[in-house]
Amino acid sequence: MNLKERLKQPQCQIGSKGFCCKNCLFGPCLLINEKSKGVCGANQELVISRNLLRFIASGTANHCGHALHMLNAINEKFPINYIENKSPKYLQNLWKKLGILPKVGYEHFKDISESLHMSSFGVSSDYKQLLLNCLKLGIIDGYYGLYLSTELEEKIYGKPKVREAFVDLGVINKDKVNIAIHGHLPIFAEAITKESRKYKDINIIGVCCNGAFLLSKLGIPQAANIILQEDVINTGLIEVMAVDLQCVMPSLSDLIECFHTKLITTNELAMMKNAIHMPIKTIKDAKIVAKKIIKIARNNKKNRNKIYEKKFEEIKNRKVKAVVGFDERIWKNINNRLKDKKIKGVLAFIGCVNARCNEKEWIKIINELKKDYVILTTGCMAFELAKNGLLDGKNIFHLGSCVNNSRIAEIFKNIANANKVKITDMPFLVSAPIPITEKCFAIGFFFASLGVDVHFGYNTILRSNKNIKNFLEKSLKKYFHSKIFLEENASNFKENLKFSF
Ligand code: BF8
Repeated sequence: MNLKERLKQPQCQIGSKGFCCKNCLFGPCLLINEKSKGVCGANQELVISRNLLRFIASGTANHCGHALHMLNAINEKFPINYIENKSPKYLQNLWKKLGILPKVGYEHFKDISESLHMSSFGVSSDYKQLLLNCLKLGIIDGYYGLYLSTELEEKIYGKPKVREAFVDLGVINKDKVNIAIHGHLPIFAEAITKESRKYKDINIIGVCCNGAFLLSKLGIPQAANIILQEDVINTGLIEVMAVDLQCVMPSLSDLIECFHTKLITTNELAMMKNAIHMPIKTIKDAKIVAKKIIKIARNNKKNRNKIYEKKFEEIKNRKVKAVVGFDERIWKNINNRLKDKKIKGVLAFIGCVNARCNEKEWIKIINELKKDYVILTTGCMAFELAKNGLLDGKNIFHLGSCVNNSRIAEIFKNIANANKVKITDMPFLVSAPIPITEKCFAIGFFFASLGVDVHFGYNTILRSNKNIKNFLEKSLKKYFHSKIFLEENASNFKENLKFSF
C-alpha cells in the first residue's frame, strides 16, 4: 500500500475534531458536543487545550532536540541568556507579565516536561492556562529550537548564498550512483556532500528539510518533500537513502524490500526496520560515515534492476529550476517595498504539504497573492512552490528548512525596528496552509507570541469549539494584538485576508 492508498483508510470522526481524550484509562472519552463531559468531568475546551498543548510540547521537543544534537556534535552547551539576547525587550516584558517567559538554559526542557505534567489527568483544568502555556512553548520552540539551530548551522557551515538550483524527482540521475539524504540534521548532509565531490559518479539528492538545507546552502538538488519520499525509492534508482531524525516515514522500511536501496539510519533516536545503523554523534563521525556510505552506495549500483532506468524516462524531465539561498538579509529589500507601498504586507507560507489537502488550490492562491505581497517560504511548502515554478527570486523567497523559520522572525524584527514600531504593528502573517506535524503548531504559536497573525489551513485540533476559537482570535488580540485562526478554503483565505494590526 502506498501513501495515497493508506490515506483512504477511515479516520476517527471524533479524534479528527480534537474531541477525543485518551489521557487516562477512564477513557477514551468522546466529547461529541459542547455540553459533553469526560468521566473525570473534563469538558470539550479542556480536552482540546490539553491535546493541543501535548501536540506542541512534542513539536517543541523536536526543534530543541535538533539544537541539542547539533550542540552535542560540536561539544558545546546551550547558551545562557539566549532569549534575552535575541528577542525584543518589550516582548520579554509582556511574556513576563503573562507568566510565560521560559526558563533559561537546559531548564527549558523542564518547561516541556511541565507541559506534559500540567496537561495530564487531574492537573490543570483551566483551558486558558493551558493555551497560554502553548504560547510559552512557542517561545521556547522559537528561540531554543529554531533560532539556536539556525545559528549553529550558520556557525558551522556559513550563511546560504543566492543561487539557482533544481528540484523534483527528475534530479535523480540514472547514470550515476544516487544517494538520498533525508531528515533534518545538517551534520551528515554536509559531510557526505563534501566527500562526494571527490567522486565523479555520485549524485547527492535531498529529501525533506535536509533537502531544503542542502538546496539553499549548497545548491544540491532536492528530489522530494514529505509526500514524495516514497516516490524517491520507487524510482528504483536510489543506491542508499540515509536518514537521521523527523519526518522519515516508517513505510520506507517496507518499501525497500522491493528494491535494491539500502536504508541507513544515522541517529540513535531513530532506528528503523530493515535499516543498517551507522551512528553519528560528532562531525568527525559524520566524515567517517560519509566515506563508508559512499562505498556502500557505489558497490550497490550493480544490484540495480535496469528496468527502472528505462522507466525513469517518464519522469526524468520532472526537474524545475528555482532561485534559492535567501536569508534574513533580504529584510532591507522588503522594507523598501513596504515603504514605497509596492506591497501590502509580508506573508510567510511555511510547513508541511499534507496529502489530505488540496495543495494545488493553495499554490494557485499563493501565486495570485505574490502580486500584492512579498512571500517568504521554508520547508516542504518551499519545495512545493519551487516544484510549481514559482521561485524566481523576485517576490517569493526561499529561506531554507523549517528550523530556518527563525530567519522569518529576524526579518520581522528588523523591519519593525527600522520603522520604530512593534512587530505586531506591521502587516505580517504566517500561514501553515497544509500542516502535518506537531512541529508546525509549535512554530505557529511562536509567531503568535511575537504578535504576528497566524493561520492554519488544516487543523484537526482547533476546530469546532467556540471558547477555544474565542481565545485564539479575541483574547490573543488583547494580549498580543494578533490572532490564530483556521481557514481551510484557500479562496476564502485570500478574500478575507486582513491583518490584525
Ligand atoms: O521540519 S515541513 S513535513 S520536513 S515538519 Fe517535516 Fe513538515 Fe516537511 Fe522538515 Ni517541517
